[in-house]
Amino acid sequence: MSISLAVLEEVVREAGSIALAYFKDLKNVEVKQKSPRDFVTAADVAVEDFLKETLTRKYPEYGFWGEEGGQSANQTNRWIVDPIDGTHSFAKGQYFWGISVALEIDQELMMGAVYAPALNDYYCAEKGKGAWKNGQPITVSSETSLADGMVGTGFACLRSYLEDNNLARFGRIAQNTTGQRRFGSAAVDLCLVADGQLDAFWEQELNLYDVAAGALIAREAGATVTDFKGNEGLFPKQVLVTNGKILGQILPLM
Ligand code: 2AM
Ligand code: CA
Repeated sequence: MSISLAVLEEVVREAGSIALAYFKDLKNVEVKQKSPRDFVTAADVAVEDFLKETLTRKYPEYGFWGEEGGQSANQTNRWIVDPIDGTHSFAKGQYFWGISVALEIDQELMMGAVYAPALNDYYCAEKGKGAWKNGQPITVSSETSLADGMVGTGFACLRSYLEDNNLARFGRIAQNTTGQRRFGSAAVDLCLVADGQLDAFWEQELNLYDVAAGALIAREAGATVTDFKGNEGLFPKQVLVTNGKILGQILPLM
């Protein structure tokens, strides 16, 4: 089957329906701890199983890599999947979580989809073609002043064995912006930058499956994707995504 954003959307929306069915019946969903502060539910596993089975059947030429362990042999051209990004929010009945699916070919992100079913928002992008939210083209914000801006971050790094836990950086940046938010799903957060709802977002110690789709969506909407020194590229251990206009102002505070 030839690949297109439309086919991808059909598959990812069906995965979203599976996740939503669990979300509406949370009291019967068991939450397990993989490690301290790292959760998995039956929904994560069911969504990943569905995506792995469906995507590898439709597109046998691409491999698969999912957070919950679904890894196939071909890892050169592959789907990179986080079945539920923001599992803790999901398990608490909050709305900021999403299904994240990216297609990587020869180490380049070609397509990405992030679906936040509880928010009813579907984001997608194709390399060189643009980014969309619910079918409408999106672009980053036009904010030129960090002082007037709205930034987001996350604390996947707030673990006892990590020295840099983001608290000092958050303190510095928070004092130099008007708005700060912490929504709990890096995949969705990157889409909020793409959509101009946030002017910047940063987080540390993430994994590629948390940020691959969102980074392509942000880039295609005009965002800069760098590390904390401003080097261009996607570095999951240090992700800084901005509207481009405030990059120079935020970098010295990183
Ligand atoms: P997850 O829900 O898929 O685990 C929130 O700060 C972000 O951090 C989310 O994208 C979340 O993804 C991720 N996250 C949570 N625990 C993590 C861990 N132990 N290692 C890496 N990323 C984590
Ligand atoms: Ca996850």
